[in-house]
Order: sequence, then C-alpha cells, then structure tokens
Amino acid sequence: MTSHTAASHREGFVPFRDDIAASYRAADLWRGTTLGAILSDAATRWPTRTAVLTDGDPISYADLDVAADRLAAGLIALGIEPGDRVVMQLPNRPEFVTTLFGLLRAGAIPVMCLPAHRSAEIGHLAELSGAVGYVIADTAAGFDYRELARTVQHRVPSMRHVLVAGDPGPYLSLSDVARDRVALPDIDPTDIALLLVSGGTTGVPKLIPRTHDDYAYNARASAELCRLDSADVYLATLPAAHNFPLACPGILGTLGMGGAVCLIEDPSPESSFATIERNKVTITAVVPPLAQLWCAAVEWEDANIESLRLLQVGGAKLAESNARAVTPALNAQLQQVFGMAEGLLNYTRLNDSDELICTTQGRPLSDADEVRVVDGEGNDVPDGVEGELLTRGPYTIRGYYRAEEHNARAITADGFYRSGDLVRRLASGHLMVTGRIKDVINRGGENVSCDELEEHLLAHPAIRHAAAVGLPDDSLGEKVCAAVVLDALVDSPTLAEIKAFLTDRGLAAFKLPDSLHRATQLPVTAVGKIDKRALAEQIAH
Ligand code: OOB
Repeated sequence: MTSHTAASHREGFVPFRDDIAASYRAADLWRGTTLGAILSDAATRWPTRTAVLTDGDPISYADLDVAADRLAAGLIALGIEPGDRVVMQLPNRPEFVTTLFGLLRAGAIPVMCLPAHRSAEIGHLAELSGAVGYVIADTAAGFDYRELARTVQHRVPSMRHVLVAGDPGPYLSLSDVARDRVALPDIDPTDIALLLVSGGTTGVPKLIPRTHDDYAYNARASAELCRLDSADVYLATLPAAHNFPLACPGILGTLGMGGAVCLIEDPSPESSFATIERNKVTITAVVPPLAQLWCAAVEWEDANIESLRLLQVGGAKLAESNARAVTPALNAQLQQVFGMAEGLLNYTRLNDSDELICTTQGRPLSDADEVRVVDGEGNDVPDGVEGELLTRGPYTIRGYYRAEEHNARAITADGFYRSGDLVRRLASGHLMVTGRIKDVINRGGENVSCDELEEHLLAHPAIRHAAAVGLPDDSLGEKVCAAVVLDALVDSPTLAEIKAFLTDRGLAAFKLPDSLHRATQLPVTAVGKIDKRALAEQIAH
C-alpha cells in the first residue's frame, strides 16, 4: 500500500468523532469487520448453500468467495491500489455481486452508479472521486456502455482501466482479470468501504462515503429487523447499487444471514412474478409506483407468488390507499421503509399494527439513531407537529465526500444531517413523511404541499399516479398543476370533477389544481421515483 493513495482517499472524508466511534463499538454496533468479510464469514458457515441464484447453475457461498478473491487478485495485478476509487455501473446480474466483493477485497472503493446514469452523471462522479477504473456491462436494456466509457474516459483521464462484463470491445474483459489467489491488503474498518450516489433530484449528485463499520451494521441490523435467515431468498428488483436493495437489508443483509440472492433487470410484474415463483422468493424491495403496478397485476398475471412473505416499499411516499391494497393483493406483509443513502433508515416492524404499517413510514432502525424534528428556526417541535428531520447515528454520514462547502449547510455544527424531509413524529417514534422542504408550490403566497395534494389525488379511483408541480405564473408566481396517469379502464375525470372530489375531501380551495396534465407515464429517476424536475420541463414544453 502506498501512503499516497491511502491518504488521498481520506481527504474530503469527515470521519465519526473518536469518542462517538468508541461508543458505537462499546455498544457492539460496530464490530470492526469489513464488508468483504461478510462473504468470507458466510462462506465459512454455509459453504455449500446457494449465495446467488442465476439463470443457470446457482453459485454457492464457497464459489462466490473464491471468485471474489480471484477477482481481487486480478485487480491488484492491474495496479489498482487500496483506496483507489473505481466506478461500478452494472445491471442486476450475478457479476454485480462478484465485482462488488472483488473490489472491496482489493481495498478499492466502488462508486456505486446506477445503470440509468449517463455521461453527465458518470463523468461528474468519476471526476469528483478521481476514479482510476470503470466497470461496466457491454450492453444492458439496449444501451451500449462501452460507448459511454469512451466519452467518460475522454473527460476523465485518471480513469485508466475500463473493465467489461461481456464482450469487451476495445477494453478488458472482466472474466480475463481473475488471477490465482494472493494475500489481500489489510483493510481498516473505519475507512470508506464504498461511495453511494445521493438520490436527490435537485442539483448534481453527491457522493456519500459509507465505512465498513457503519455499512456492515446497516445491513446486519436491517436483516435482523426483517428476521432474515438462511431460508430466505431476496430478489433485487431495484437497481442493486442503490442503498435500498444493496443493504436495507438487501443483498449484503441477505448474504450475511446465509440466504440466497437473485437479481433481475426487468422489474415488470411478468418478469418479477415468474422469478418469484421459480426461485421461491421470500422478500423484495420496490418503490411505490412499482408496488402499485404489482398489486394491479395480480389480476392478469397467473404466476404463483405465495412464497413472498415481505414486500418492502420505500424511496418515496406510499399513499395510504396504496399501502392498504398491498396485503390483500399480494398476500405478503407490507413493510414501509423511509431511508436515505446518507444513513438513517426507518422501518415499520413486522409486529406493528396494520394501522401503523399503512399510515406511517416506520421508525428508526437503531436505538442509537438520534432524530430531531425542528421548525424553521431549528427549534425542536412537539410530537405530532410537522418539522424538518435532522439525524445523527451509527450509520449516518458526518459529511458528503469532498464537499466541504455543501457540508457546512447539510450538516449542523453538532453533526446532525439535515435531511430536507418534513415529518411528523408519533409518540411511538413512528414517522409520517409529510413532504420535502422544497417540494411546495408557492401560489400567490399560499404554500401548497405537493405531498398532501398528491395523497388526495391518489385517493381518486381513476388516478393511478399523481404528481403536483408548480408552473410559473405571471400574477401568482406559481400555479398548481396536477400531472396524472389515469386508469385506462375508468372514465377520465375532468379538472372540474377532480376539483369537486378534492373539495369533498375537505381540501382548501387554494390547494386545488389550476390545471391538469394527463400523461401515460410520469418521468422517473434512475431508481424509479417520480422525477419532478423532468416533469416540470415536460409540461413546460
Ligand atoms: C432511499 O434513498 P435515497 O437516498 O435515494 O433517497 C432518500 C430520500 C429521502 O430523504 C426522502 O426524501 C425520500 O427519498 N424517501 C421517502 C421514503 N423513502 C425515501 N419519502 C417518503 N416515504 C418514504 N418511505 O430512497 C432509500 C434508501 C434506503 C432505503 C429505502 C429508501
């Protein structure tokens, strides 16, 4: 290891304070193990069990462990050093898992990009991280990542290695990299294990440094909360590089418990249900629009999905009406998950009442999570009152990577992360997400919460998806537009009918939409959340 690289990847990283880190260790939350060791420990305990289900032969824990070591050896032979950043952008295929562990064990820091990212995002993230390598698939979903690599390499000359799963074209084939096992570098568990990409839809994406200690705890505690064990089969439906399917409990949590993981690229009900039936999937995670689609699809898909015991829904607000539909439709328990790549995870518990499960977004994972709900002046508000969620804890970052200026705003002086999410806390500690600080429409001085309006719109039987957006208006500043995807099987309501419906539900007149935008689908972010910025642009054009 050269001290040069070791120091350079720490630059721009805000570590946990020593005394706080010591307290997390004393409480046995941080166990001083690395993410790479999750797999080696599991391979020791369950060598012959299936770790990854594929279309062909399943991969056992012992085989996955060897494959990861061999890839790590090959990466080291290429000159990749501990602390080097490597952009990883792979679709949901078995290579995702091998590559992730190979990079981790070589001591490289994977930058977890999503398949939907394109040159603007990858170029920016590669530059910001100073990446020396880029791991891609040849093609996925009709897109050629080798073309993208060419553009990115042009912009970021530090990116010396492009490794390709599949046909390498002018680059190196990932399958040719593996070498005989060698002694692997010692890794400090307080070091950055990987860099997650922030999910915000405003501004450029930021990098989120997660340490071995904190992320291993994130995955293990989540798996325990979901009562995962070696009989479970986890389906990665969302893009695997996203925090939710990666570690909440996701792939890492499942592997730590000896369960099996399968990954699919196409989350449509047809493909998902067939995989659930074939692999006897017990748990998976989806975003709300997908949950809705699956609930509707049981009408026409006849695959047997009775093995599914838990459907985790998160990433965006799940409307109460949609939450209530999950268990009757899919015959699986619903778990709401309100999480963020920056750390804090809230889960409804398996033994919570149906009421809590359908009307709240869960409560913090860890007893050591500190949550404050504050008003505009930063003062704590009482339970039941809306305020911004601030949080600090054993798996929440103390700062974005290489973002000193932004950190001064995003993190309070005493280390709380300002989430920008508006919540109400119940006496039980459960949180209801009521909106985002910036997701309000200012209509002539009156504030309309988009979240609130959307919740009411979704209660309309003909409305399948809804998003409220502010459109510029000369006299009012902004006007309220309701963008909706209507149920094809029902007569389309007019704007006047929708307004009457909302008025019947007791909504104030100033919150009623001024216009209606009908669409067959709403634009989504890389992980499948409704993308308001893109939507506003679409409506404007
Ligand atoms: C997850 O992570 P990110 O980083 O893509 O997005 C985080 C943001 C939150 O700050 C919040 O604004 C929103 O997404 N969000 C929710 C939500 N879950 C996330 N808003 C309302 N209700 C929910 N249930 O999205 C993420 C990370 C780990 C697990 C689950 C989701």
